[in-house]
Amino acid sequence: MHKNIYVIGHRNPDTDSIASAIAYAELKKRQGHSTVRAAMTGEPNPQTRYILQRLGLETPLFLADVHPKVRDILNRQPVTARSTMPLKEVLELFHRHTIRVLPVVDTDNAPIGVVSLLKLSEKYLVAGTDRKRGVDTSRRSLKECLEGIFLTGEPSETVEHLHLFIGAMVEGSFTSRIEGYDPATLLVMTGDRPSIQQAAIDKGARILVITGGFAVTDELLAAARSNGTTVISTPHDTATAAWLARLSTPLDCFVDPKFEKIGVAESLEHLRLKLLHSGEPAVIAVEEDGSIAGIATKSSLLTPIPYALILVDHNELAQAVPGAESVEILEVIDHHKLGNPPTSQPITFMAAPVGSTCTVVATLYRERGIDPEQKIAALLLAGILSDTVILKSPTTTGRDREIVSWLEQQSGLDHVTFGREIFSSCSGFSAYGSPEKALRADFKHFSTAEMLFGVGQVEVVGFDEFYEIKEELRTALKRVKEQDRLVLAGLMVTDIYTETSLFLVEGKNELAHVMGYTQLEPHLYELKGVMSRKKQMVPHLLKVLGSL
Ligand SMILES: [Mn+2]
Repeated sequence: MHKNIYVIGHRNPDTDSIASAIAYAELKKRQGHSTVRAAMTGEPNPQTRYILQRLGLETPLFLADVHPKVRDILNRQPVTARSTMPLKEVLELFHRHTIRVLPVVDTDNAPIGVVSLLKLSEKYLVAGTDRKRGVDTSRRSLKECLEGIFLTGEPSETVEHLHLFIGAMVEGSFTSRIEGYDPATLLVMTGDRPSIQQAAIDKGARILVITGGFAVTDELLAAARSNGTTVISTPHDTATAAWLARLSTPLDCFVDPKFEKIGVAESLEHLRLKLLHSGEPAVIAVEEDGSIAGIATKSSLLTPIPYALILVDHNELAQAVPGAESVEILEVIDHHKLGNPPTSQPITFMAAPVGSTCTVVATLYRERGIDPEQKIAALLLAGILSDTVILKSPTTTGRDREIVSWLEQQSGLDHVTFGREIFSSCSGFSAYGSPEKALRADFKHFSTAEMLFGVGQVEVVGFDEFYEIKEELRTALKRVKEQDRLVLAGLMVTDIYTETSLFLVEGKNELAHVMGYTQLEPHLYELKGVMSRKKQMVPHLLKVLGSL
């Protein structure tokens, strides 16, 4: 069996996570691993969606969780029986399929009970006194097991409790033997002994079985008809016929209607608990529609899970797809600190202190002498540019730069232009619908002892768009300042490429005297090297507002 292998990034996936999953799955496929597939455990963010769409790449398979399910370990072709099936056939099923528990299903294939070989044997082998003679069967089942024909009487499905007598003695002894039994419960078997045949019919026996294929006179048959005795002829000898009669009992008489069942979509853990605590040897798995899907025993729990994982862009289980702890992890490709659990087998583990997982994956392509397809090269480039903010982040390493220039050749893209396109796809103002929405999207309140102020932040690539709508943004700021009763409302417009922010502000006009940054025009400042609202902008504002 070939396992499905999912290459999957962390929860709340970012571009690096999804890009490295797709690119690494692709590399594995090119190396002949046909069952490897990229997956994700969360929706792609707008930036990732833009990149996939632009490159014409499919979104990876969405996996909400990978907890092993009942269906993962099930043999989907269970052996089943119908309740009308005679024991003879049931025993053949047990034998032929070497099973110990047999589910019994109705005409819709829905389980109605189980039969266990152990309980069945106990019923037969540990027989009480009544059971020695007692045979529960229907006329149809009896006739079929005997491979016989009806000489008189009709087949019927009704199960009757009969007493079996073999007519292998002189007529007098036979008559006294059956004395005291209700004739309507008598099942008599005899061969070519007309006197016994006669005695059974005279007595009004329920069923007379003529063994060895011997004939019965027309007179006796006429008498049987008028006495209500069913006469069946079988080719088997008496000993065999007696044995077959016992095995003609319909399964119905042995079905245990009490059984444990579980849905195929339920967790394997749930199945394990049922098997451990129910005391039942097997649990029946059912499909959504209630029909039988399979049968699970304790040994089913040893069935290997038909899938495994390759983790990219993370190694800690807390960040992994839910259920990852129950699934085999084959490889880890990452650039984060280690927090991975111990493994039971040696695994491929590649982690490097570089700017992105895509750098590691691209390195693997290069080392193996495999040129990525143009769009995969572009995707890897996108992953690196996203994680390193176009190589501006302090996490960027020489190896990232080197791989970026290799990927530029492979993809035919310029990393600066492509990076700007990626960042402007989901940054800037246009994505928000209106200047006020852009301002409100990430607007936070801050307070000092005496005053409340607010600062929003929008990330852009280049300030052109900002200047086009600057006056509308100012109007929006005035409105927000009033609505929120702020002494000051500002908007940080951060160019992630030049690492510069523009600060557009309403309120506290005297700020101009203390701001300490270049004032480009009334209400607008340029803050070179300021990118962080939390670490740079707000502490500065608190300081200067306090000095006023
Ligand atoms: Mn990453």
